[in-house]
Amino acid sequence: MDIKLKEIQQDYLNKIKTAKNLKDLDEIFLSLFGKNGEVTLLPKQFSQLDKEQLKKLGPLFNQVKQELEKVIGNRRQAIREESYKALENEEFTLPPLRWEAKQRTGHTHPLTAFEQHTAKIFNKLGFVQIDAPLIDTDYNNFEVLNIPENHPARDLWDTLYINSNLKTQNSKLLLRTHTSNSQIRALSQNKPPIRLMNIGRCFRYENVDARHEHTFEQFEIIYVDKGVSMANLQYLSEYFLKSIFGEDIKVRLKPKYYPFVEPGVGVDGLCIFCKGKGCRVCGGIGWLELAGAGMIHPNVLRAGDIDPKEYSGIAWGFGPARMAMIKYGIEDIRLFNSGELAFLEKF
Ligand code: FA5
Repeated sequence: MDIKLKEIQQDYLNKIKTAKNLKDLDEIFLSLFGKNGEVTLLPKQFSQLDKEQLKKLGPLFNQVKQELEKVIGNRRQAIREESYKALENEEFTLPPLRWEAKQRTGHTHPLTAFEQHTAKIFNKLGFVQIDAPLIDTDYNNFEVLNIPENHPARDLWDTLYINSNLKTQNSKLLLRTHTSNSQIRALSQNKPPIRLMNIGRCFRYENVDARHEHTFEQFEIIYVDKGVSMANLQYLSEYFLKSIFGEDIKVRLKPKYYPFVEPGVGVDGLCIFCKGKGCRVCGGIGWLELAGAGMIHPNVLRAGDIDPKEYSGIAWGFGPARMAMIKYGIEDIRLFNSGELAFLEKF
């Protein structure tokens, strides 16, 4: 197996070296580290090895994995620098506008329009919009959501912390990683029945690709009342997704772990680009993850001064850009914030 590992290493070091652009690198990254990537799948064969072989192969595997990640990162940086250099020689001066030049009329950004439409759907169901800060405390973003410091689940969110001595609630400041930072505000400042939503920007130290941005929007829905159950979650998920995509949308709920819900689910929509076969856009999975959701954990309800014996609740965090990708057939999430007029004018 170490021969196979070395072959992968050599093969991909060559591919990385000759990658011409960031798209090529994304594809290389996925074929190594994606769900069915060569490096991802390799440890599944480790069970066939005896202890001695494993002792030798384990460190080699880690070393090759780290090397490939590092070389991809370096090549990514080099490609960026090459493209900046190429720009230095470009002539950017536009010819002066002539009086007959086409007058541009602005319009709402497609994502804003999509979010306004989504908000209207939930408005009709009695949900009211609330605000939550984009710069927040570690406490509101993680701790109160059942994710104490050093909890392994923190690895699910690559967080951007703010380098500052300023502390609120004796807690570090960060750029919120999800709109779930609105949960504690929604619960502690309102009495059930609660039907609230929060839409806004989130930030993560992401490996940016066709479906991951470092700055992206989320849409949080919070519903607390007596007798709320997973049946409400299933019904509302389908109701909402059918109102956006039409009756034919294929939706699946799969078990997913989030420490602030129990049980937790991922809400996926069938990838329209490959019809479930697996492609670059969905990362070979065949489905695009649209939301995380679940029954609000009793600890979180209690932190909001709501008695979990009397009330239960559900919450979702949708990714509007992922949904708009499916609705409008957009292959790359980065187009939304690219500022490319040729793209924006299609809407
Ligand atoms: C969360 O952020 C949880 N707060 C969701 C949640 C809310 C769970 C309430 C339970 C209860 P997750 O990291 O999976 O979960 O993100 C939720 C959705 O946001 C994803 O399904 C996806 O649609 C979108 N999303 C996440 N990361 C990115 C990204 N880097 N770029 C674009 N969209 C993203």
